[in-house]
Amino acid sequence: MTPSELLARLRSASRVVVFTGAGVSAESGIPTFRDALTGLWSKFDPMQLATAEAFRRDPALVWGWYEWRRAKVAGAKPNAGHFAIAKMASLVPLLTLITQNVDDLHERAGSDPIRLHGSLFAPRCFDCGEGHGVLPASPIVADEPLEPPACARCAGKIRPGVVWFGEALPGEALDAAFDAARSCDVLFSVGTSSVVYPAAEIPVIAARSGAAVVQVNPDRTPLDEMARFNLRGSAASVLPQLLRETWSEENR
Ligand code: BJW
Ligand code: ZN
Repeated sequence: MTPSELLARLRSASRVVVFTGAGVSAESGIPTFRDALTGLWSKFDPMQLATAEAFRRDPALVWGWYEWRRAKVAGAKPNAGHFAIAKMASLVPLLTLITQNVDDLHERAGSDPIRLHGSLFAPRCFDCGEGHGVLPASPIVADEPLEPPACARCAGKIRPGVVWFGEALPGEALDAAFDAARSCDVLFSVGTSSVVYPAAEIPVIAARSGAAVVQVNPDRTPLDEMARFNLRGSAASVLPQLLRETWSEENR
């Protein structure tokens, strides 16, 4: 049951922010960043693979991991959590979706998120930054290292178009996300461990600006203390139920 104070806040909210992490895609079969991996990848820590140093040291290992993940995403479908977020955008005056995810499941559910950590589908040259065009839509990738393609301009190695540890987030996206957080009435933090900065500041900014912060997560996170509401459960079950309870006519 959604707390009645949250139902009232949502019904009267003008600006809502939804901030998502890997947990929103978990029920689509995409492993979260901190989940144990399978096969070859179980030997590696994602925290160690998601760096420029790792790519310099072993580009085939890192490119192979990202192609394996891209294949998983290409074979997955958005789940009820992604669809509930897209639906919520039609029920409130203004909804801003901010995602840390590099998959495209929000887009495929009908949303247009602000992307903080890039995309699996926008590779570019590690050396000169040139974009690499569109990758095949349905990669068939073995569970093994894979040499990255070469840049057409400088013959450098093509890297995934994501933001690795130690790299700056795209400035415009981060500014837009911080602005939305400062001016919203309600912020949902969905399926994120709230430990990776600067993204983890977003709910904190919203709370300090007077918004009600609602966390949707089966587990505890460092945001628990600051969140006004902690809805313990999975995104694909909590969000559709929240929508039904908030906006179905018989409940009004
Ligand atoms: C469910 C669920 C279900 C499961 N339903 N929920 C301040 C303090 C300390 C450190 C720093 C700081 N500022 C910067 C740093 C350093 C660093 C950092 O934050 N380190 C921390 C680990 C300590 N940050 C950076 O390096 C950033 N860059 C930077 O600061 O640059 C400075 C600079 C400025 C100017 C010039 C140059 C440099 C960059 C951070 C980039 C993060 N990139 C990654 C990889 C992207 C590509 C890829 O995917 O491979 O982004 S790391 C990884 O973490 C990925 C994610 O987007 C991000 C967040 O993870 P997320 O989404 O929270 O996933 P999980 O797995 O952690 O959690 C899943 C959650 O879901 C769990 O809570 C589950 O319970 C839950 N869940 N099932 C709902 N069904
Ligand atoms: Zn190049």
